[in-house]
Amino acid sequence: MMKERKVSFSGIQPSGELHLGNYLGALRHWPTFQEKYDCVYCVVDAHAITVRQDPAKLRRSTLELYAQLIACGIDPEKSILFVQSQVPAHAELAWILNCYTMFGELSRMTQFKDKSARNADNINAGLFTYPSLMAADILLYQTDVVPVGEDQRQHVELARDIVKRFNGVYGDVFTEPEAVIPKFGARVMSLNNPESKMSKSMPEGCVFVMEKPEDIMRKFKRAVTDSDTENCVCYDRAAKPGVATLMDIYSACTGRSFEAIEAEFAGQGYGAFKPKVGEAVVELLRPVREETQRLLADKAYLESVYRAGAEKAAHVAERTLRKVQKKVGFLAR
Ligand code: ATP
Ligand code: LTN
Repeated sequence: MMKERKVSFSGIQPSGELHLGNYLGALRHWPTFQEKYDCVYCVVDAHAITVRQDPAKLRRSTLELYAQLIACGIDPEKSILFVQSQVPAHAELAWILNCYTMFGELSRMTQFKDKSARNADNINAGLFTYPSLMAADILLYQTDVVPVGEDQRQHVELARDIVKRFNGVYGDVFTEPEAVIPKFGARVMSLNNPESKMSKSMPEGCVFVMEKPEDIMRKFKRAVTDSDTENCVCYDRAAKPGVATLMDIYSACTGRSFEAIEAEFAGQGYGAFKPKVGEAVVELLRPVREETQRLLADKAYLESVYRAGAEKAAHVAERTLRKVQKKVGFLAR
């Protein structure tokens, strides 16, 4: 069947709170895809349990993230917006794809190596086969493009390799997906450690979307700049990584170029610059936070939307799954 528009798929884990890195690197771009593509967005709770989760917290985070996606501008009427565990086809296809994914390939995944180092007491099989579930997410919808941050490029590449392998044996079953990485905001760095990416595991250097404005301002006022006495707001990632991090964020929030920012703060120093970046972030996140709170107060609405989303997703996903099951030799139901 010919598709009228290309399909875009992306997913995000409900593991902890959404932060500015997630927002600038991923979520902020997602609504714009709706104009050009048939979009599918998924809260990947099944991926989240590859590391230990508190069940009550996971349920709350899943609902909150679902609301945040709507608050960011994903329209559940225009796009398919659903929760991964509510569409069993994902787990079913993931099993089949596991049998077409090599041990060596999974062993080379950077995220697996990082996460097993960080969770040395729980290097479970799910953590290892995480990329085949992610490939299932993508391939079930015959996805053309996958908007993700730089850190997910390797997983999308693996999904492409699985497609080539599978299609090589069975003919044209899956569409080959392509990662789309944003030019700006792809790697937001930590405020108190500008050499590493902003991450919820380092909360002091991390700004959360639902955080109170005064807490956000405090984090920016404490942000690391550098120790030179020149006190100059100018972009030099190697020599002044802290200042570069703040300039990246300010530029992403305001759309201003580095030259324009340098001109704006010429002669003013870090003392004036840091709170300005804080204010820009507060104003950028304010509508998302307020709309999320409004949506979370209406549980009945959210429930009806995620149920409808799962139904729409299952309809598309099952078509691909049946085809795959037939190809590999399972009996028809
Ligand atoms: P952690 O905070 O523990 O590092 P995470 O925030 O990376 O985890 P994910 O669910 O892996 O959690 O990320 C969701 C999306 O946000 C991904 O597309 C990822 O590329 C993007 N992302 C995460 N951190 C950043 C960052 N610092 N800068 C830009 N994009 C980011
Ligand atoms: N692994 C991704 C989340 C994710 C995803 C996907 C992204 C799961 N399935 C499918 C794009 C497409 C992450 O950790 N950010």
